[in-house]
Amino acid sequence: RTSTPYSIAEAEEIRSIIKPRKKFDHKGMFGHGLLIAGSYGMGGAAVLSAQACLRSGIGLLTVHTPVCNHALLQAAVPEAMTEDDVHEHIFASETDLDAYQAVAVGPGLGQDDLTAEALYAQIKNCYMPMIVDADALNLLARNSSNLSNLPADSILTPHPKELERIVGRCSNSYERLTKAKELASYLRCYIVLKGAWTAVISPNGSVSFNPTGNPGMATGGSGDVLTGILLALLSQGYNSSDACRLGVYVHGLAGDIACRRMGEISMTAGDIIAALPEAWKQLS
Ligand code: NPW
Ligand code: AMP
Ligand code: MG
Repeated sequence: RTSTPYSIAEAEEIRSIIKPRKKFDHKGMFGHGLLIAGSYGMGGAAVLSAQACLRSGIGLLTVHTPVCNHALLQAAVPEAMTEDDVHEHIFASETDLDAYQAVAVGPGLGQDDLTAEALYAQIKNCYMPMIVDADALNLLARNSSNLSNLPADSILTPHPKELERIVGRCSNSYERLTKAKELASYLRCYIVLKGAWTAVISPNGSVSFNPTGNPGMATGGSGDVLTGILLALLSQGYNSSDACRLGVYVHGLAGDIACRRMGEISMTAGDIIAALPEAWKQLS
């Protein structure tokens, strides 16, 4: 082995992360996760995240979402419990995190000012690593002093544009990676910089590139699926490093299976979720 901080994830290394289930295991051992997601017009993001989470081994899932998405969530994801926000259309009220082993925030959240305030308060009162995606990243970019309140070992999952909203415009992918490494080190957080060859960046500066996935995944909702997978893994007690590398790998593997089934052009984020069982079976 060389001392380079860069590596490419390999199937055997990823397989070795997975914890096998034992005969007498029960759902209490696989954690209770909270997903804060959805707003009027983007309830689908919450549904996709929740479905992916439940296909990735979580024990119990609660989705905190505005009132307008209550019926949708209950119908589309009956395995998940819902907790209504006080607001009809947006995330506007911080919620109690005591009951949960892990929390993810962001898919389809929207960018209302009230949502920003609720998010900043939620982060300040969170003492476990948090998965931060999509509009939660955009709202943090708007007022970046709140980023330093993120608990250590939190996981940020930006696509390139979301990252640039936080760190400023980059002229090429090397500059983007360098700035993401600086941010990961400064925040003591993991950054999953998404795209082809998603980079899992550790606070210590090491970077693991993910080989799975394909351009068929360039479709609305793909990233929301990844957030659900990561929430399932943190809830089950995987540490942030293992959750990121395993989650990103299985997400891409499911994307590759969906691509074989449906084709690069037709595949949807829902098809990635439908392929998760096959992907998990291949790995475990
Ligand atoms: P361009 O066009 O190159 O300038 P946004 P979003 C760029 C929710 N969703 N490489 C690209 O920019 C999400 O959860 C809800 C390079 C692209 O146009 C969020 O809450 C859904 N550039 C909210 O919508 C399904 C890349 O970023 C721009 C890139 C907004 O999220 C859809 C888009 O980024 C969606 O998930 C790459 N690999 N990837 C639902 N069904 O409810 C992206 N870009 O403006 O942050 O919008 O990502 O759609
Ligand atoms: P988002 O933009 O948040 O919906 O996230 C898109 C997801 O799809 C990320 O996990 C990306 O890594 C993945 N993805 C998008 N385009 C590609 C591609 N060309 N190759 C591999 N994965 C991709
Ligand atoms: Mg996204």
